[in-house]
Amino acid sequence: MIIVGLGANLPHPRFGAPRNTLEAAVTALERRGLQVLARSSWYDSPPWPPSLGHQPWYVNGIISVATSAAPDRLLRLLHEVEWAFGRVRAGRWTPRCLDLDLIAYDDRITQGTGRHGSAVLPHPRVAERAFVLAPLSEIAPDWRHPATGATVGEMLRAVDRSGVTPVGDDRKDIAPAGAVR
Ligand code: PH2
Ligand code: MG
Ligand code: MG
Repeated sequence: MIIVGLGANLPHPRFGAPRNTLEAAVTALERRGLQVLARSSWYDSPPWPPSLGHQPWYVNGIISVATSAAPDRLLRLLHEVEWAFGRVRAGRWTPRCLDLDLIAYDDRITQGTGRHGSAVLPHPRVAERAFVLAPLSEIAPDWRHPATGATVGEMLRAVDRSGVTPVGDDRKDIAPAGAVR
């Protein structure tokens, strides 16, 4: 399973709110030849780690795709779409109007070559990020981390997922912090 994470926490000059930008990004990826096999709901999520708390909240989601592109080529394609959407790489973990991350590529485990643009797989922080795991649990609850063998559900139970709720789901105001669906 090839998994791509999408995120945004700034409005886009053309597409507007993050959710619209993410929808447009899925379409752009399809136009570039990716076959989207499954997609999650969009989730509101507080900036993670909490030290980024001054940033706007993110909208995040997950898609699984089919492609003949090898990991590094797929990663380049994701970066091309980010650039086509006007993403400015202002630094690590800065607010952005579009972020496309290669989360996993089948069971491949790679450290990357150290060159910019080479894929590290699976994404090194996947097990810590509720904003990846919660949407992933929707489309692939049985996916296992290829290095640790942990399932999405197991990883999700080990993290704080408070605030990570489907967009438009106002239950987040009344759900106990850390509530697990
Ligand atoms: N992306 C980051 C840093 N922090 N927090 C949330 N909630 N969602 C993100 O997509 C995100 C983040 C760096 O890419
Ligand atoms: Mg990211
Ligand atoms: Mg990224």
